[in-house]
Amino acid sequence: ALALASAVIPQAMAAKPLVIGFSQVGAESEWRTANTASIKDSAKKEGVTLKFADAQQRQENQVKAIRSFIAQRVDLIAFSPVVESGWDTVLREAKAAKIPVILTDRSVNVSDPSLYATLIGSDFVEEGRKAGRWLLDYAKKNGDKPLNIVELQGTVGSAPAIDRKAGFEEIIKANPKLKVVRTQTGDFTRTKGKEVMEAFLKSMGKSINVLYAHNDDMAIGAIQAIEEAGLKPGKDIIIVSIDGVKGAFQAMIAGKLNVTVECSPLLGPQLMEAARKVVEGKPVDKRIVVNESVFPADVAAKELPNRKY
Ligand code: GZL
Repeated sequence: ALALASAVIPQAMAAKPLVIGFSQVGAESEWRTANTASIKDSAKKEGVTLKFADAQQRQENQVKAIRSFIAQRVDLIAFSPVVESGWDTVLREAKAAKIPVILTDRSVNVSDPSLYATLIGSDFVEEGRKAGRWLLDYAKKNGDKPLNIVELQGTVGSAPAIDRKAGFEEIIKANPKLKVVRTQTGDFTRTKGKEVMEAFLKSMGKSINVLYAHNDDMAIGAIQAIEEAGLKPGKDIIIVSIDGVKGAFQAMIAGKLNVTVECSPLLGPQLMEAARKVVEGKPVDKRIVVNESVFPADVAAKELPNRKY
């Protein structure tokens, strides 16, 4: 009987695998695909049971997924909020159910900050500033001529779109010759980025000097539009972009993109570590920032082999 008892106890004591419900924005970009892969790979490596829901970039699908995770009594809910507003009600439901919440990638505007344990992601304002600083430097080195800038914004109402716009404008206002003459959302996708760039080119043609794209996918779509209009991307129109996905490095090596500001999607390991701490009641920082670099075209060929996404 003793032998049996001792054999049973360790089994009974083995930690039950953590169950995390994750609501992902969608699959709109190379960045998002890499972000999903990082989260799924880390869950597998950590023995975490991951319930994963893709919202196709619609907030109502994320709210539905979060409610379903609450009903399933998961240990922790994590999500990347497609837009900043509209989360108070469903996050209060999670709190009432005593299920902790972690934000990854994008932030939310909520009245009560206790509605989530931590936000793991990049500083998008700083990413916009980095794009602005590169362009200020480019302008200085190229005859300090007036530059007409068109801007492809990310998803309307999303933290990266709001913050990357703010950071860029904060920096370029130092040079009044740099002017954003058109700005419109391309929803972070190649297709929309191409469509909106076609419209910019139709209305402005050769008077466009610079494109500032809030992500590489929209920049890559715009590159196609620029070439179809008979212009040379990266030369006739200077292109500044953000994310640092492989497609951007390939475009830089082809001379069609001038710089990309890194925004790392590889948040999986930090999410799993923070989730375990939160569930065990250990303290976590309210804000976990990811460190990132800037990659101009002249380092693209050397850097590409090191890229993980
Ligand atoms: C940024 C992330 C953005 C990427 C886009 O952290 O939210 O969403 O920049 C992605 O590529 O679609």
